[in-house]
Amino acid sequence: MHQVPEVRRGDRVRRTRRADEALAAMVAEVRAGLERRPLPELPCKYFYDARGSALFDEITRLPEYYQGRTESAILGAHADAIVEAVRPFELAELGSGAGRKIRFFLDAMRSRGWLESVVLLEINDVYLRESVARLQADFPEARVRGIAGDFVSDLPALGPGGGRLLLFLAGTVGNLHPDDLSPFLRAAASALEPGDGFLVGVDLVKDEGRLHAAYNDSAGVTAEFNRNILRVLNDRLGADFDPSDFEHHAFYDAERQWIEMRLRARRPVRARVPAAGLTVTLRAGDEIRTELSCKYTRESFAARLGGTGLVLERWITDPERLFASALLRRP
Ligand code: AVJ
Repeated sequence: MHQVPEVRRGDRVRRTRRADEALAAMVAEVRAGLERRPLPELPCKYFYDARGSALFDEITRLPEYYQGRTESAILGAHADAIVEAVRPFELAELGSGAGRKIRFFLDAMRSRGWLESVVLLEINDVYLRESVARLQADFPEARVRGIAGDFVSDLPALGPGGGRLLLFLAGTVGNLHPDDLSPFLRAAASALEPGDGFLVGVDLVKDEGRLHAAYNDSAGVTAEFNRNILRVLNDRLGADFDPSDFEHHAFYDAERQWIEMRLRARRPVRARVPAAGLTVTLRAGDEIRTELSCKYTRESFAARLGGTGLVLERWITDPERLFASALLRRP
């Protein structure tokens, strides 16, 4: 029997590069990072394979990790007002992850009859496919599409804005080095038209003990998440790291106002990364930086907006001032 071709689910998701190009880019980034001295580093986006994404999800349920639930409380209370202010017909999200918080906005847009399209830009293509399929099933009136890519380099893949509300939640903006924040915001502004909105979740400077606990949870999930980046190198680049050779080290740098996560060699390590033609040798105590998570105040965040083409329209915080939702507008 001849079958009528159907539009397959996968057609709603596209990648910004072929698999071989993505691998070549990863090899180049990992090599550059590991060759860095005095402190080698790995790009934190490589935490998020299936296991890493599941571990991050687990982190958001830890008692010490306030960010996810604090942001959810803010959005639950303010998504309607944000949608009223921006009046979007397209919702776009960077680093959408498991895709739960976006629903506050989808519901707010739907109830006003404004919801026309949704676009997710996410590095984990498994999460992306699932999110696109689930959102499409729950919001059949919208055109839902996904782009598997990196929110730093692939913003142009969103296509032109106009009636767009762009979301960048969970404090992920903190993973950018502060010097890279203004260029990133400028790039985001190019994916927006005048009147469009950009909602950014910002983790705030706070009591050091609270920050320390959030990145050193007692269940050890963050430690496992940190070590997972080595498993990703093993899986994707054929490396032979033994994650148990490394201990989790996370600390707050009060001067720079960022949390830094590192992996510290417990013993001398010699690991090969064949795809990058590299052998990594570390002495006991040597460290690899795996993540920056920058904390801001309203002032330090606003100071990065100059020259980006975006202005701060609202700054919404929870009562404890742990986290902020910054509504930026392209005037
Ligand atoms: C998802 C980037 C916001 O920086 O807090 C959680 C990732 N790292 N625990 C963060 C993370 C360690 C998280 N972001």
